Amino acid sequence: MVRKPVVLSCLSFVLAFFLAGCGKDAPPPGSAVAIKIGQVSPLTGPQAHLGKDNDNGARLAIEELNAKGVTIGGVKVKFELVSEDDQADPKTGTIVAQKLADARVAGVIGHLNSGTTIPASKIYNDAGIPQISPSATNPKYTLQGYKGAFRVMANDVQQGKVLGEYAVGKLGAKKIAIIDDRTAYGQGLADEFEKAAKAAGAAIVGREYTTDRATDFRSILTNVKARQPELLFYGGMDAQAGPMAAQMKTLAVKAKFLAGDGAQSPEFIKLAGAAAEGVVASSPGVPLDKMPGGKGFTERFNARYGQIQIYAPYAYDAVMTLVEAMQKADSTQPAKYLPELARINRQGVTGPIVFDEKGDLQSGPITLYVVKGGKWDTLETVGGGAAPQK
Ligand code: ABU
Repeated sequence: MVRKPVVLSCLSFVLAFFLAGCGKDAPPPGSAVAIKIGQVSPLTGPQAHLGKDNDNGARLAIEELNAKGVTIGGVKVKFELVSEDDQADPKTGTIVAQKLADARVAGVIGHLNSGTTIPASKIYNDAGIPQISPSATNPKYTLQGYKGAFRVMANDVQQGKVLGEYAVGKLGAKKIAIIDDRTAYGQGLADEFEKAAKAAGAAIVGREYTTDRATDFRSILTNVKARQPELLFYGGMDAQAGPMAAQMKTLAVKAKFLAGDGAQSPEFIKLAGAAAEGVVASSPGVPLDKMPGGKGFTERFNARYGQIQIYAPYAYDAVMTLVEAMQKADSTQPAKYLPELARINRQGVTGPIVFDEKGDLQSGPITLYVVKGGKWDTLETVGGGAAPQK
């Protein structure tokens, strides 16, 4: 009777591999062992609303797990979310990644942006820490050969193809102009879009560049207008896409406006105002109301944190997936639960989560939306559909 708690404390030590030992640093017998999970996104700057959305999605999962109570390796655990702000900046991304590696988090949810996720992934890989990005869609992230790098949404090879084919096949655009923000995401998606649009028979009549900090696009939009495109594709985030759509209207640029997931947010509609009407954007995954757990997630998230922006359900699923792998391995040690993570097969809130050999989702649908009556309305979902194997 007396010895059991001591044994449990020693097990706690093994589980929480960061603990110093079974001496005075060990938790009191019967108490939960703290397991840190990192979360990284831009919590300040123009994308703070999206970063907070990811943070809240991950936080909701942690709160629900702790409320239910999780036991791993015979020891009660309490998950702690360690959130870091990378400001959507690649250099800051590597600094906070090193901070999380030094803190020996058991896993990382993030980062939000491809431009931060890709350089940070080397740090997590070197430290042996598994990482699941809920939102980074640049294909390079999972092409580096890192065993611990995963994402829970389709990538931009898939998204760019769907967008390019939609622009030509469904929107009937033959003359297309492209602007991107020169980030890993914006430029990468624009490149994939350009490839697919050309393959579908369109001519690219202009390609312009901006940054993910810009707010005034009148000069490049004037260049675009002179080329008389039927459609303008933007590779970048809502903080730029919103004002860009508004300025297109002011400058009487008649082209249809099309963008990717970074612009498919309520924030875009707020920023674009009346110019949002008719804008089309894609997003990986199925619409919230079609997600297996979408209704319940939306109710719980709205009650706790308010409106969902884009990626909160994916951040939630990323945490749940990481923890399910720990439970299957009966260990929070990365080396022990990583094999379970690689072969995970579960139904998430967003849909089936089964990874391929690179760490990408086996099933990666893309949905197209249009702004109608001040809201995003579903047009159609393309691809995906692979069911869990179990
Ligand atoms: N997927 C768009 C936003 C995040 C990123 O890939 O940079």
